[in-house]
Formats: sequence, C-alpha cells, structure tokens
Amino acid sequence: MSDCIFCKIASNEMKAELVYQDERVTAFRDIHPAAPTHILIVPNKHIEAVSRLEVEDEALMGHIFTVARKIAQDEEIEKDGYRLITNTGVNGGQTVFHLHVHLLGGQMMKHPMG
Ligand code: DGP
Repeated sequence: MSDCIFCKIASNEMKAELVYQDERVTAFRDIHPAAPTHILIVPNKHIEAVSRLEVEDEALMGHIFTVARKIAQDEEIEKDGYRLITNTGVNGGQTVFHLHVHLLGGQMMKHPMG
C-alpha cells in the first residue's frame, strides 16, 4: 500500500529504529513508547488488521510471535515478562491500519482489564 507508513518502514522507504528484519517481518521501536521497551512487529506484506487475516497467514502470525520472543531475549526482558498486544479496528484502539503486535516491557504493566 503506497500510503501506509508501516509498509514504508518495512520497505526501508521511511526511517525507523529497526531492531529486527527478515523477509517476512520488520520490528522497530514505537515512536511514542508506552513502556521502557516498546517495539512494534509488523508483517512486511500489507494486512490491514487481524480482521483481514486469511488461513494462509497462519504461519506468518506464528513467526511474528517467535520473533517477539527473540526480541524479548535480546532486550533482556524475557525473565521479568512482557506484554504482546494487537489492537484491531476502531473500538480496539487501532490507529495505524497495518497489522502490528506491540511488545511492551521493562516495567510492571497495568492489567488491561483493570
Ligand atoms: P495502534 O494504536 O495499535 O494502531 O498503534 C500504533 C502505534 O504506532 C502507536 O503506538 C504509535 C506508533 N507509530 C505511529 N506512527 C509511527 C511512525 O511513523 N513510526 C513509529 N516508529 N511508530 C509509529
């Protein structure tokens, strides 16, 4: 998608602080960090949201989670724990419509259910 900022970051057309990249996914630091470690992991191909996933994307989604684990190890937050969040659609709080998983850690996270 030509006007998608996360497509531009994944294709290295737009700058971001990359922490991991391979042929399927790109991970970079969130521009507005909500925790000491706040990294976004995105598929390189444009998928708008979880609501647009197809069966053929299952392996890709699994890969995003194993990459999240690898990054958590590299960031040295694996032992203390971390949170993975995917906001989906307007009511889910999604603001960038290219599927992404937030990796948050480095502090005790407030429980999202209150
Ligand atoms: P969400 O609300 O789940 O759609 O999260 C979108 C996140 O993307 C939000 O935490 C801020 C981040 N973000 C938005 N634009 C940019 C950008 O241009 N660069 C980076 N690194 N992060 C961005």
